[in-house]
Amino acid sequence: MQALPLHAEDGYDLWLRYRPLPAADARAWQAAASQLVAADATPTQAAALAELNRGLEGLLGTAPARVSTVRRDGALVLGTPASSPLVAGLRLDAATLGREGYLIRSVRIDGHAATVIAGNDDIGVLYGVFAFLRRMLEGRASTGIDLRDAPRVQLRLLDHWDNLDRSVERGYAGQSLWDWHKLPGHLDPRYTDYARANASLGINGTVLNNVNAKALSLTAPWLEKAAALADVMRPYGIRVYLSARFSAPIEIGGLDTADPLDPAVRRWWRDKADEIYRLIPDFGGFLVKANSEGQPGPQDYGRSHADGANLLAAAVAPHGGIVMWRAFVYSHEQPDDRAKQAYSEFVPLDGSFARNVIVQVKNGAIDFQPREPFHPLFGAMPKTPLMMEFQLTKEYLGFATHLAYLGTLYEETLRADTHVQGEGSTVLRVVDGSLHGHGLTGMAGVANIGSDRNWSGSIFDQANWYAFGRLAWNPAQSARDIAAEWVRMTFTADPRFVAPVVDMMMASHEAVVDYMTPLGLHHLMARGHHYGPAPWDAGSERADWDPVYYHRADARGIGFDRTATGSNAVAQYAAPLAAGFGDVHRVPEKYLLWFHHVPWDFRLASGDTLWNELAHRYTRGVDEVRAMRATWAGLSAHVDAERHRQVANFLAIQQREAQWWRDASLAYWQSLNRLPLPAGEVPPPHPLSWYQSLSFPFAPGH
Ligand code: BDP
Repeated sequence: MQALPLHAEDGYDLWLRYRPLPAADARAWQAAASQLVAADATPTQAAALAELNRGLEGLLGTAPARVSTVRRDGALVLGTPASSPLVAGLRLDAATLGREGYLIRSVRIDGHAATVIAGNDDIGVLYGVFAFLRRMLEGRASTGIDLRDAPRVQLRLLDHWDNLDRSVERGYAGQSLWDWHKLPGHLDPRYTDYARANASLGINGTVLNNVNAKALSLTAPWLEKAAALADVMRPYGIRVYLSARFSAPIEIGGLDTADPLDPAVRRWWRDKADEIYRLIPDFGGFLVKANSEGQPGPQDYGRSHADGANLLAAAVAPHGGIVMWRAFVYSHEQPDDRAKQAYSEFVPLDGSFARNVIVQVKNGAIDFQPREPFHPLFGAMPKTPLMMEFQLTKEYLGFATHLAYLGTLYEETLRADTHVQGEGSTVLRVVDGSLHGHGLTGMAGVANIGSDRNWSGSIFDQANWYAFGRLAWNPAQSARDIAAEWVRMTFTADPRFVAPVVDMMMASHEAVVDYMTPLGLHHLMARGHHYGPAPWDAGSERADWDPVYYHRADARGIGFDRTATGSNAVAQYAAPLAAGFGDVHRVPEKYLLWFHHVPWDFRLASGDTLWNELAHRYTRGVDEVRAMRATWAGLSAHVDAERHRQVANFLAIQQREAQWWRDASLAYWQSLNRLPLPAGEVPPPHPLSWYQSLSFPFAPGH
């Protein structure tokens, strides 16, 4: 019998849902964890102890007795060799764990069975506590434990696109979590829960404000607010970072230039950094979006991205800070294929960035589309550390309501082979630094978190936060394993629930690709808010903001020719890959229309024409959502009514919108190619003009 919760569940607890374990599991763990030896002298030790008590109390009904020596079986021993004589006495092989790694092991102490959770530093112990609780939540064995783990990536960050007025750019989960107006005086307890959730995944940094930054956030009152948040995050191993506006020296510094080579500008940034570090001694550094989509930057003064990055890097270097300089650039004046621009601008700068600069690169060369080939910058700048930027918030994937598990998207990108140093030169090895021997490594996720009770706008969107964090810790983990972990922790470890839900999650991203942008299509969403289909959109102030720029469809064919006969973007990939992508018969079908313009009657591997296959894919996507709904409907016995209902409602919305994407897209393509739908395909219920007439003036996130 599943115990019923006292109050309805709203998803607030995330995957840290410490509800009573099934009785047999509870008895076993009770025997293994009835006493606790742990220090609480530092804030991080106190956090570890509090979390463990909270978890055990929830899962087992009682917190363990705090003891100082092990006199009977069933003790948990927490600590570092320095903080705990018991841990030191075990002579654990902790050398390879680094500062953040941990080990959990079943041991004997003075003849008694015990479990040790140890690290070289308090933060390792805290991570170990979360791993221990995960083990319990997942319904695993309480004995014979021998676990060790350490992160493979150094900077594991969330980027909040949060504005100072609490709106969130591309946010679909309510307002910003940061209640700036009440800071620093009032610290919402949610900040601590945010820190706990992140620490449970090993996320160790948070960029508080939008990359489209206001200089105001670097003024004294706002720095005090940031410092208050940093104080909350610190015990959880999380450093605070800020997005910096390049023109801040003018806007808040009274200078008449922000030229990175100007001595007064350099002094201003040094002084600003000193001021920040006085308030936030462990401040992580700056994230910068410059000369991109209208943001100011070094090019305004004829200087390069490296000049700009090195300016800020010099300011934070004395304090151990870093600069994350974004490669998401494409210029107003540049007529070249937008997919090529970041590579063209950044590759020549390889080797000219300061040692504490890391270039932050989106997973694909356009912009977080439902599917993109990996960004050609990965592997192409061997002398520069590059970090991955994924988007968790589903700006291009149906906003909060569409169920799209992104673990598979992240995995697909990380495992892609750049071939820059022969086979096996995966994006993952660029990101973890092993390909080119970089120590500074990182992965950032554009957060999907807001003030909604369920944090992420939907229960299943929590899985994307979870998957991002787990992959940032170890990018080699499998998306399927991570999904299974999340399902067990968030709902139940019952395999009758876990198996179908994991299958559903694993197929979900592909379903969205199918009903939105099949076969390599991209950037077909409506302008501005990006909600819904608008493949017909044209005539905005920039050609490369329009869907027609990307699909290039007409009566004869469809797709963006990025081969040598077109923009030649393929040439930015390593030779063997470029040859494959550039060959219309060898390119993976999922990228066909990304790299090629082909006639509507082009024959695919299936033997079918492109047009017919396109129609089938759209329909397949809608069908998959219908199947997800049916699966979910059949699982109500395993989930509390409140969460079950919300997911069911959202799936219904998703099905309706998937159908809309299919119908609107097919109606538009048919208006160009005048081809009949393949046999068995249901025609769109409305004329094209109906789909074109829809408007959504208050769509969120914009
Ligand atoms: C685009 C978003 C825009 C962001 C931009 C960025 O539509 O809101 O500012 O990315 O990453 O996808 O800077």
